Amino acid sequence: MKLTIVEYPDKRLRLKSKAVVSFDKKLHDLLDSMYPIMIDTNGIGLAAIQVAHPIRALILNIPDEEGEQSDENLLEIINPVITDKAGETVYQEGCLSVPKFYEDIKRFDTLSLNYQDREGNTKSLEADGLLSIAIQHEIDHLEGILFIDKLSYSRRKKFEKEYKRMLKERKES
Ligand code: Y12
Ligand code: CO
Repeated sequence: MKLTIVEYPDKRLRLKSKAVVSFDKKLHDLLDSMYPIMIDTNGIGLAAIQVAHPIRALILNIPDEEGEQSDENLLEIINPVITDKAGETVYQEGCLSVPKFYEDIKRFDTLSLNYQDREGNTKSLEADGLLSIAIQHEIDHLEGILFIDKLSYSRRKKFEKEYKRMLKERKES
């Protein structure tokens, strides 16, 4: 399946993703195709809506202590529901749909999650650190929310100006 990453300000990123009801070959093909595009673009998280499929599916591959990503650490998360959250943390986030921009974003520090795997089996996990942050970032995508929406008014205005300039430069080069 040929996929491309949808980039801000594309309005498709604002859609609310629909629950996955069929855990079939079509879903598996989509997940299989999302993985290489995420790895090739140095991503650690990707929601299906970022490749123009507004369904409640996301993948994560958090680097290990050596900073390496491996297939073994791939997490496929379908129909996630956060059941508990606590604490506060700030991390400089980036997003494959908002290239070249990183911003400090405040999130919950830890969370508990219920979700389904690609076969529809019910799973749960407890997350902290980068995994917790990445889960919250990706679940926001399912609601049509981007990390830049969490910026202060003045920071967002600065971002919009810089991003417009970046898009113009990219078009001209
Ligand atoms: C912490 C914070 C945010 C997340 C969400 C997942 N975000 C990413 O995976 C971001 C990836 C990213 C990769 C980039 O590199 C390339 O595109 C080659 C990048 O750089 C440029 O756009 C030039 C920006 C973001 C998880 C955990
Ligand atoms: Co993102």
